Amino acid sequence: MSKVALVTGITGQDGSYLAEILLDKGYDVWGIIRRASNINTSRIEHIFDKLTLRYGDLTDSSNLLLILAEISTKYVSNLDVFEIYNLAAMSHVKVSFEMPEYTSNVDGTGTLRLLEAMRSCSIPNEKIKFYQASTSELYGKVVEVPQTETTPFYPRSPYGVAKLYGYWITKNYREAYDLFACSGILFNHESPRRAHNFVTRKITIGLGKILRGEQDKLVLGNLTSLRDWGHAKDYAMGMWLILQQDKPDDYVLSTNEYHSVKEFVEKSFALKGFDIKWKGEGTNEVGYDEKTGRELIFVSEKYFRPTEVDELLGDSTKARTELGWKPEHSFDELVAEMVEADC
Ligand code: NAP
Ligand code: G4F
Repeated sequence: MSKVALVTGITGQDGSYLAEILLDKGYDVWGIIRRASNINTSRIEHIFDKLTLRYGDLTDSSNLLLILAEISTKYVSNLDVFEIYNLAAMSHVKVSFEMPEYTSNVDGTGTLRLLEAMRSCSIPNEKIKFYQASTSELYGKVVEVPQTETTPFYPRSPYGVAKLYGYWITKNYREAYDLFACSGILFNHESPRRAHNFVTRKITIGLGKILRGEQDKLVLGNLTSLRDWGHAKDYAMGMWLILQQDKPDDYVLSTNEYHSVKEFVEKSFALKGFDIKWKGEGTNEVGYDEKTGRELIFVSEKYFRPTEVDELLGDSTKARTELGWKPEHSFDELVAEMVEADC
């Protein structure tokens, strides 16, 4: 009997770690990739031959229906379990302000399209499980600290609002059609595979370029934001655990500690011998190396968001208790791994 998984967003940071975990556990792993003018499979190059990949897009129902029909036919009499992990998204908060309609189409309605395709395929309900990549951005302008599964949502971006739809439609389909459909409400998670335009990776890549003399400064946006940053590998394991429970439910995954953007800068630069101190305020704030006086970090409004999420801090007690999940990487280890990879 086959264990089969379909991962949307398999070419992304989380998709690549999740695919590794699923292959290790003996799943037949299928993935949906987007057609691009250039190769976009670099994160899964090392496992490429072990995956079954199909072109598709969450904005196109027809390909989702076809892929699910193909999987249903192939495993018709030989299926133990079929797990669908919906990780595909326009995942950048700042970009979502520039592409709000597209973001809602992919991150919101896209989730509905996949749920509908799953509902209409011939695999019986009791063999299918669905994971939705929900996010701590749902908490946005937080109404309580720390945030748990019962904290009310207050999204602050088109991305957050689209993901709110994804969260609720997943819950609604669970209740309406008795589907094993779950959300992981994941706080920020990073790695050397993080896309270059998220703040952690931008910092470690910037540091590498400064060390190699390829750039003389790093320009960032809001330095005071606080994030609960974990390691993507730990969070991918949490996604799998969420689908291994007896009953479908929603879980927060978080480290339960938060750090500022400034702190991420200080820690990563310290690993390469800099002692970053700060002077000035607002857009005039500058980070400089106390040993040499060299000014290295600058602020530009260009990277501000129209509405910011100032602080996110999770409480993942439920996942730790019910799933036996906990993060294996500390904040310091995460920073060190990213600095090592980029420098
Ligand atoms: P990521 O690196 O940006 O990967 C996103 C993936 O979605 C990529 O494979 C991308 O394909 C694919 N994609 C984008 N638009 C698509 C579309 N229209 N149709 C099909 N695929 C599409 O994101 P990630 O960090 O791995 O995050 C995975 C999921 O978790 C996302 O849903 C994200 O919103 C959510 N999430 C992430 C975090 C975090 O801190 N990382 C926290 C909470 C929730 P291409 O490679 O072709 O671009
Ligand atoms: O790294 P970020 O872009 O991540 P953000 O906005 O927290 O979103 C990430 O985590 C969410 C989970 O909470 C996911 F749902 C989402 O898909 C994504 O993975 O920004 C983190 C903070 C923000 O406050 C931002 O304003 O860093 C601040 N920041 C400061 N300078 C910057 C920069 N962010 C970016 N991207 N680039 C900067 O130069």
